[in-house]
Amino acid sequence: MGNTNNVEHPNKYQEIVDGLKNNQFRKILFITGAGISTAAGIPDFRSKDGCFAQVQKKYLLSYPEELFQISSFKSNPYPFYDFCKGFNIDHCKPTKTHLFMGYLCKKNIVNKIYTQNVDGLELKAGVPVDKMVFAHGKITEAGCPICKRTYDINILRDEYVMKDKIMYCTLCKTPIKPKVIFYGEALPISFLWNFVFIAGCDLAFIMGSSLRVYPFNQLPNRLSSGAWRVFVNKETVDDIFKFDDLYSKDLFLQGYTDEIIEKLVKDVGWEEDFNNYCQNILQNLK
Ligand code: CNA
Repeated sequence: MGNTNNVEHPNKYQEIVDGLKNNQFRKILFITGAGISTAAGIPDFRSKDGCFAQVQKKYLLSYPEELFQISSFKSNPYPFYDFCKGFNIDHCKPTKTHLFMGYLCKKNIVNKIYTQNVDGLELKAGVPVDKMVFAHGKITEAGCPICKRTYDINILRDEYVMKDKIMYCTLCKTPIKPKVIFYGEALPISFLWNFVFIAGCDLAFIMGSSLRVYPFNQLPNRLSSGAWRVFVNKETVDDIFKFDDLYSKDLFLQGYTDEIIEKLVKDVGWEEDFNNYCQNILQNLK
């Protein structure tokens, strides 16, 4: 996306730009997936170079999702523990897209951020925790998938995962894992509670997701008919979700989320202020 002329629907794009410029949007919703964190060095699942391309062969799985299936994990936790060894995200920094979310929170115009991501980069970008719905859990906490007892994530990583040992729950003897939601596990109750914040939103950014995971992929349908839905992604997801270009308030911006966000910020006239925000946040992370 070089300039507005390259946007497929320049009039719609301009409406979003003008709406942000004129403070017309006061209740913004974000619905995000792994694609917003790839620029931070965290691979997604389904891109060509994503996790799924590697894990199936490496762990001799019938299908890649098997690695994250709760029944498979309980009967054999070794493949997932081995996968975790290479998934250290402590050093990862928030991307421009995460920082944009933090910036809009500071402007007090964000209703909620629903994410499938487990990396917590939103919090590093200055998003207040009460704005977040971590629909698929967080990698920064550990617990028993059965009795829900909490364990120390550092002990799980340093004393067990890194030493090829399995950590078992002291109460129910189930293997312990980071508190990320596996296929076959229930989503956190906050997923449902926060529906109330979706219906009233006037603008939603749906970013970096293949929208293949149910029920998360149903969230865009919960918006009221008067709300804008701006889908930002590297590729179309037409086979699974139809963003209706003919519907006046759907807009698909194809490309890298960071590039599109940077252009949007510039077009709205927030560039300098946004850059200062980013600088402050990133400085404090050092
Ligand atoms: P996915 O199915 O891997 O889809 C990612 C989508 O993002 C694809 O359509 C890509 O084309 C697109 N994409 C990748 N990079 C970019 C980019 N820079 N700009 C724009 N688009 C991009 O991932 P979903 O989130 O849709 O699937 C849900 C899974 C992935 C959830 O259960 C997550 O827990 C899980 N996941 C999370 C992380 C993380 O926390 N960072 C990493 C890997 C997987």
